[in-house]
Amino acid sequence: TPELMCLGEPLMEFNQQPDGSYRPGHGGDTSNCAIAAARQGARVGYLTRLGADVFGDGFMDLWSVEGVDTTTVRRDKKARTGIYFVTHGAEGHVFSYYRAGSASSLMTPDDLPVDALRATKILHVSGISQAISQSAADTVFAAIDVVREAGGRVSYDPNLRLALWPLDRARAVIHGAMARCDIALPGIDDAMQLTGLNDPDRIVDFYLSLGTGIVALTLGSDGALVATPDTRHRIPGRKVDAVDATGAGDTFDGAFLARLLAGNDPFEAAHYANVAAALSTQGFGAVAPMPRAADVEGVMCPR
Ligand code: KDG
Repeated sequence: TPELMCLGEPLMEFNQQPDGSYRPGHGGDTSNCAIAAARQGARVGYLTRLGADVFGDGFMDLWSVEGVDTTTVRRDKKARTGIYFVTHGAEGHVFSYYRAGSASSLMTPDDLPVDALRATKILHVSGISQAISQSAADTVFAAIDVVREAGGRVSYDPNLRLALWPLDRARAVIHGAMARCDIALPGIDDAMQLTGLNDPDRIVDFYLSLGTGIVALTLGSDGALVATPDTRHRIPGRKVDAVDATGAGDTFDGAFLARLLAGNDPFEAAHYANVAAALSTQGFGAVAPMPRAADVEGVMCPR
C-alpha cells in the first residue's frame, strides 16, 4: 500500500523546443511530485479522475512504468484529460492551459477512496488541486480531514496559478487548507504573493504560525530555507545549466517527502531534494529530466 498519496490533476504537456516544435510529455504538479517520489524509492499512489481518452491512457502507462499505484485513479468516459503548453521567454517558462471542464475538475468528495486515504502516511495536495473547480477544492478539504483523523500527515504546495483563480480567493482557500496541514512546501514567488511578505524568514514564520510543523520554502536557484518550530537552516543553491524549470518545485516536493518517509529529518531531506530539483532543470519537460536516487546520490557523494 502507498505510504504517499498525491491528489490532483495530471496534464498532458506540450513543451516548446528551441526549434519551435512542441515535445509531448507529462505534467500536472501532483503527478510530477508522485513520480519524483517514486524515482527516489517511495511507495506512491495517485488519486484523481482521469479522462478515458488517449492522453489518459498515456498517464496510466506512465504511472505503471514509474511504479506509481493507480488503484485510486478513476476513469471518466464523459470528460477529457487536460492539456498545457509550455513556451519559453525572457522571463522563463509560460504555461497555457486547455483544461476547463477536465475529468479531474469534476472530482467530488464522494470520489474519495476513504480506506486508501486512511492507510497512507502522507497525503500531498496543492493549490492547483483546489483551483481547478469548487468540487475539487471541496474534495481536497475532505481528503485532508480523512487523513488527519486517521493520524496521517498532510503536505501542501501552494503552487499559485493566477490563470486558474484570483489572488484573494486563492489566498483564502490555500491558507485555510494549510492551517490543517503538517508540511508546507511553498515556492518563494508564490509565497510572496500569497503572504504579501518579502523576507524568507518572515514567510517561514507565517507558515509556522499556521501550525505546519515543517516548512521548506524553496528559493529557486538560491536553494531553500527549511524550518521546524525550533530549528532553521538555509540550504544553498546548486549551480546547474538550467534549460527548463517546469516541475522543479514538484521534484523538490516529491524528493523531500520520499526522504522524510525514508527516515531523514527535514534538513537532510531538503539537502537531498535541493539537489534533485536542480538536476531536474537540465532538460525540457516536467517529468523526463527528473533524476533517480542514484543520480542524486552521485552528485551528493561523488566517488
Ligand atoms: O509545477 C509544474 C506544473 O505547474 C505543471 O506541470 C502544470 O500542473 C500544472 C499546472 O497546473 O500548472
